[in-house]
Amino acid sequence: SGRPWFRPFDSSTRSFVYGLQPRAIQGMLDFDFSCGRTTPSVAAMIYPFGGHHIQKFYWGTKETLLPVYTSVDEAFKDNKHADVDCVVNFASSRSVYSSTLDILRHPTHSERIKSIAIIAEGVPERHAREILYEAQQKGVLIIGPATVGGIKPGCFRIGNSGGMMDNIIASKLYRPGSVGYVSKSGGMSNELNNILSFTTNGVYEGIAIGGDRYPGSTFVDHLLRYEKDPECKMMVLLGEVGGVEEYRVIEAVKTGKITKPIVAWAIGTCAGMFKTEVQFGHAGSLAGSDVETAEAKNRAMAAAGFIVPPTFEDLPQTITQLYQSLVQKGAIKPQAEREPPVIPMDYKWATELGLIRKPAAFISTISDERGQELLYAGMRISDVFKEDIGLGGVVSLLWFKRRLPIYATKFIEMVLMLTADHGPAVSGAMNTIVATRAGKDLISSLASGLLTIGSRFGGALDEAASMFTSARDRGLTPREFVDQSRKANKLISGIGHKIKSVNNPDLRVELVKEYVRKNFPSHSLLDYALAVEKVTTSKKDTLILNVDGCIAVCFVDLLRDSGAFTPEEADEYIRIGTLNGLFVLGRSIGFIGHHLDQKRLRAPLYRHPADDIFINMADVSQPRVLGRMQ
Ligand code: Q5B
Repeated sequence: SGRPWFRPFDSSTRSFVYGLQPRAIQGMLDFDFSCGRTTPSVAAMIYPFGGHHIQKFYWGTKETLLPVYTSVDEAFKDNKHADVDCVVNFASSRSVYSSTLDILRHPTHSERIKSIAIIAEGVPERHAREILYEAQQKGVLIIGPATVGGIKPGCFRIGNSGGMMDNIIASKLYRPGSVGYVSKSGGMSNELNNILSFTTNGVYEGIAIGGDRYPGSTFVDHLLRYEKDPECKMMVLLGEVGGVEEYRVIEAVKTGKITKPIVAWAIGTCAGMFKTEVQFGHAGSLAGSDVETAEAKNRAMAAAGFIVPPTFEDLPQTITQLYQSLVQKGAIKPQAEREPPVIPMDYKWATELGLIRKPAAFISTISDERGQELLYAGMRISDVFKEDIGLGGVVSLLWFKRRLPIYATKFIEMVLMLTADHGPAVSGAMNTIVATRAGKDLISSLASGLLTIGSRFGGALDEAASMFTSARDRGLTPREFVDQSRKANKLISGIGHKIKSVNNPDLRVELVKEYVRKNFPSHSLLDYALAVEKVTTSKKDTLILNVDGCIAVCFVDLLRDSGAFTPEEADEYIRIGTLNGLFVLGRSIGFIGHHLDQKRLRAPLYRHPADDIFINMADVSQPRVLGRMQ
């Protein structure tokens, strides 16, 4: 990579991210953008599931694509990401061991990976130690496990280190400062980012080594790097109760390996206030002996020449004093502050904060699933059942956005039941059956049946409603209506049936008439339609008011006279074609039944007998030629 050993990350660091972590990666890319990087710090993702694919991320206000490889091998293959020397491993505690070893042991490309940050809680200590051993053999820096990672301001952010982007901007992490720090905890790193942003010219690099007993790299590893790095002018060590890592730093100071000034504090001094031994949040934060207490560490670090504040609360002041003295000595030359970068805010977040508005592309007014409970026209789904509004009630909510009186919802249910099926011979059922027998699935077969519903079959309700309503509203007598229709060469929708007649009445129609007469406040359009039927059946006994027509006129009576709709609403529901929906909904039940029936019967492919088709090509015995033959 050409970077000196003590500086594993700089503004050209490129990484692979192991695991599917789109939010963390977006955070890394937003950080890069805020730093003014020209290339994203993430080159690709490695994720064994879901196949090789591409994912889209924001790069500032634009978008960029990152490949997702299914294995370490695939990511390394053909050296296509030759600039990658770092891996951020988000694999779970179960797979982090094998995935890290896959990288460390890769037969051809392992030597170019210089650092691996492992962001996984609960990695077995034996695995952590084995990874560490192997990494040491190969000279690879391991950060973690059980860490958020770390941050190199102006250069590189490991995963979610540094928190939300507003935090990163507030802590000025988009540009480098002069202070290198190490801590165990990611949360305390954020606190240090904040403290250093107002007490000094900011963070040069900050690493959270993680709270495990066997971290892949320790305080002293990073402080030795900072010691060697001329850009790092002072150091902060935030240790804690438990373990002996602070003593290794003391040793490095005593032996002259570390000479830069260190402000240090070991957290957990309150442990002494407890009567029993205290295990803090981290696996390693338990004092196994007196020297491992925070008090003892603070005393030892002060004795070794570290600058140790009297309390944690005094830490900012102590850091300020050291920083100011380095500025006075000319060791640190504060740079003019640049304008904080403007990071485009995610649309979702900005909306949540109420900062932006945009016209919606769609409007929906019937249902809402966004809250805790699904709402149908404002009614909670639990109330739909509590109040037992039935299927008719649900239709009234979703189609008409209101509760209808019980006689009306029962009528809707009656219509759905009556129209559910009318045998296998009707066009829709036939189509469903033929499609099913051609091997089609339920939805295709159902759709095939539904597509036959139209002005002749089952879909005459809307036109019947408008024709009868308009005729009656225009004051036409039934005979005038029939005569006008005939003159206009127009069949009356809702009149006529293939097999039902005056002498073979459609009992469904009888049931509807009986219910409506008994329960509806008015049935004036039904009466008008029956008067029309008298005229048409006097010509031909199959010209009865059919099931479509009867349901349609009764529904108009409901719309107009139930009191649940304004006259304008009633007319609008007729005009926008609501009523065919009743037949479509009801008959879907039957079509699905026919599909299942044919499946159960293992019905084979249907081929219509040729002798049942009159084929006559007499008028096309000589093919017609379009245009000139050459
Ligand atoms: N004529 C239904 O025809 C049918 C006339 C008419 C004035 C009329 C026909 C029609 C309007 C559409 C309609 C819904 C195609 C029907 C349904 C659901 C179903 C189905 C099931 C189920 C029947 C013979 C003579 C001719 C015509 C005259 C016919 N209809 N005059 N107004 N409406 N109706 N569709 O029997 O002088 O001899 O030339 O289109 O409401 O689909 O069960 O099957 O649940 O699945 O073949 O119930 O009526 O009669 O066409 O041979 O006509 O009557 O002008 O007069 P047909 P055609 P002329 S319910």
